[in-house]
Amino acid sequence: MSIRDALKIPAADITDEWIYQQRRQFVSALALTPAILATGCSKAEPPGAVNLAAISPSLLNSGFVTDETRTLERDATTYNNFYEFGTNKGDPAKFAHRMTTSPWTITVSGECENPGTIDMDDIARKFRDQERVYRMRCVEGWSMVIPWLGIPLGDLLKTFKPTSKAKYVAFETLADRNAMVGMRYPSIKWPYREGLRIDEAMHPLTILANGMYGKKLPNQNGAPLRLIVPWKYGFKGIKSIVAIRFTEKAPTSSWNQLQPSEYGFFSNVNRNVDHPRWSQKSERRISGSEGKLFADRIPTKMFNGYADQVAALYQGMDLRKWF
Ligand SMILES: Nc1nc2c(c(=O)[nH]1)N[C@H]1C(S)=C(S)[C@@H](COP(=O)(O)O)O[C@H]1N2
Ligand SMILES: [Mo]
Repeated sequence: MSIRDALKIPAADITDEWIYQQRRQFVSALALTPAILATGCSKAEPPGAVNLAAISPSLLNSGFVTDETRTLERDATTYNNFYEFGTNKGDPAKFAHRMTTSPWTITVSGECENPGTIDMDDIARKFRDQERVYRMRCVEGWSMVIPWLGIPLGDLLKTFKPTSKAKYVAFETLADRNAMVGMRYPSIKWPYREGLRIDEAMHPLTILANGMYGKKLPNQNGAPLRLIVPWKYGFKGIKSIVAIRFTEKAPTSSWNQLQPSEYGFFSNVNRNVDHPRWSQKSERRISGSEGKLFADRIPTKMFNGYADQVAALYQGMDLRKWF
């Protein structure tokens, strides 16, 4: 089914109560975009969320699994980015064991009716995790195929009852200077921060992972709970989350703060918009043949191959401006 057809699905197909309520409050991005672009101001708020209720649930849900060759668990757990433990790819596997991940509490605040805290035991009691095999594409040009265990982020968010002012969701990583040896360096501004527009956060492909390869998430991969947004560059997948906040304005993110010309708020995988210092047209899978870390270069797909599921969220947006 094309995106155009998907957007024509009638209201009768709406299955989700929360999304149904939101749809009256959301101005469709299709209507909003031209006005915002017309201002021509780069400081402007990004175009608003689209109405997920207008897209068929089966289309939203497709893409949970791929049969592409999986990255070896050994590589996915030893070639990491987790700057709190150092900037070398091997540092997180060496040093992340110093982080204590149990007990672990996440604070939820901002534009919601039920702010509060939730701990990992609550999450384990309330939600059953499911395996999702996703491609992950790092902005640096490598990619992996990883079997995550996780829960849809939207399912957790709904329990806090976001209000109509909740247009974005902001996330923060633990900042424990004793355990996190990389925090001595101002490589980025700590704590690590990320954000999503509310429709991106509520999209069923977006998960909070608590495991991989059928096991508990290793510390270096972001234990006990980290974000996975498979159509965005890997850095959006913030690790070891301790705070979630619903906001009305677009939240800051650490990479955008560090270098706004290189890392935009959306950071959707887009082969047509190069990073200022390198092309984004191709990638190298991790776990090549014959024990090599990298496989040969392959073309990068629009939205990392998830265009059918997510392109509707950005319809009408100038993706060069909103990169
Ligand atoms: N807190 C935190 N989260 C983070 C990072 C980080 O440095 N700190 N690095 C990001 C980047 S750049 C990538 S590519 C992915 C890497 O995830 P992985 O190590 O599980 O493959 O985590 C993202 N999440
Ligand atoms: Mo990355």
